[in-house]
Amino acid sequence: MMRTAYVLLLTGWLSAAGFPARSQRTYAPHSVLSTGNWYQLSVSAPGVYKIDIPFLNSLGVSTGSIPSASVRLFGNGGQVIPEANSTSRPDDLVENAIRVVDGGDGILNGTDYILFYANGPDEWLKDSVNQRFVHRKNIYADRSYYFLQIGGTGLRIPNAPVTGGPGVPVTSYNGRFFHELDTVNFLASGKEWYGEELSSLPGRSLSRQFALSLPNAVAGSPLLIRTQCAARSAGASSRFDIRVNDVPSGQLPVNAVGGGPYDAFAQQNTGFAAGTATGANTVTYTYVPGSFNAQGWINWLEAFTRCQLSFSGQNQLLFRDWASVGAGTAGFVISQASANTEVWDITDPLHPQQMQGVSKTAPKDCGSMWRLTQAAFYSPLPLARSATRTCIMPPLLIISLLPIHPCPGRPSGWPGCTSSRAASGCW
Ligand SMILES: [Ca+2]
Ligand SMILES: [Ca+2]
Repeated sequence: MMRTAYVLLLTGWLSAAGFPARSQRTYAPHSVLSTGNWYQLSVSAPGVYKIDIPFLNSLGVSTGSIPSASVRLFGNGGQVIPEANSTSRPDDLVENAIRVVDGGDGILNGTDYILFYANGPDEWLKDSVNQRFVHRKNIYADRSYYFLQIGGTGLRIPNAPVTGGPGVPVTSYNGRFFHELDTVNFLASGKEWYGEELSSLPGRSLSRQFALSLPNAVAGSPLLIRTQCAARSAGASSRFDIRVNDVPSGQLPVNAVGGGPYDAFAQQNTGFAAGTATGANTVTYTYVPGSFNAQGWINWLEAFTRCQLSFSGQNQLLFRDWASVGAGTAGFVISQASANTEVWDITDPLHPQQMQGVSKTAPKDCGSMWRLTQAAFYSPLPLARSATRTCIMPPLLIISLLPIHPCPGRPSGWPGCTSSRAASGCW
């Protein structure tokens, strides 16, 4: 009796202290993978991908007479899932809206094909405050995975609602590019890896130039570099001199490290460099050491400038535009259009919509669209056919500095033991 009273009192105290009441999560009763045959494929970059009959054959799909409506694609995009377990997320694979081009006979055969949009493993996050974008590299995977099923009735890409007249013409957009190479991990610890080393050590160079993939950049428009670098320079600070298109555009100082056994191995800093765009754009880093044997590393760089809404030299074009955000309708005028081009609104990348014309109402947010032609689709990588699964567990890699023992000193059946995992059927 006393114990019951104590629990009630504690519950009341937690409530009074302002802890939010949490509702019980609900989960799907079973995975969509629990029935039917599944075929796995993967992609490594954003774009519109094409699945044709030879591709289906390579996956092991029997392509005798597949009803077009029965083709279904599932996948959650493949980006890094939130670290906070309080952030909502799907507890199962989500069905994606796809396009099936079957010639109008309802059967997938001959030269028919399937199209779908994939974001790839990395992503750009919208920074509404600064009207910029922030890249997020997937540090766990370099491919996104999708699952194909034949059966039932699949989700298809709908036409977007017509939003009125052409509105304000928009002929350029926010071009963006990022580079991040994960090759160096200081002290074999933590999840942050760094890229190119700049130093005067043997085999190294103090300078490095990167080509910026900003197709059809508007010459003369501002070109902003946002970058993060690290350096290990004992006793004196060091810096990175940054040149955009070979013109001095900024400096990034990095504090010195101390000589004590508990001092940081390296310091890092994040900053900007501002230059001017030309037809082909580069950024050059030159490391200026503060001490003998100092080392600098580039973690990542982002580049932003205005780019022409032009199909010139490109098979697919992703565009988002802050300048057209606001009340009213923006009409995106894309040069070098053809009768076969389509524009998909991929604001929800799992459920694209096909735009009617090239106008879009942009009252509050930043629109995302992908323009494509039927001759310019990417090809996914076929992986394998799999039978039904009752749980979802992709291949995992465990990195350990110590030997891994199945169950050192623990009785059989102890939670986490290899024998228990094998018995669960999910490993
Ligand atoms: Ca057909
Ligand atoms: Ca990194």
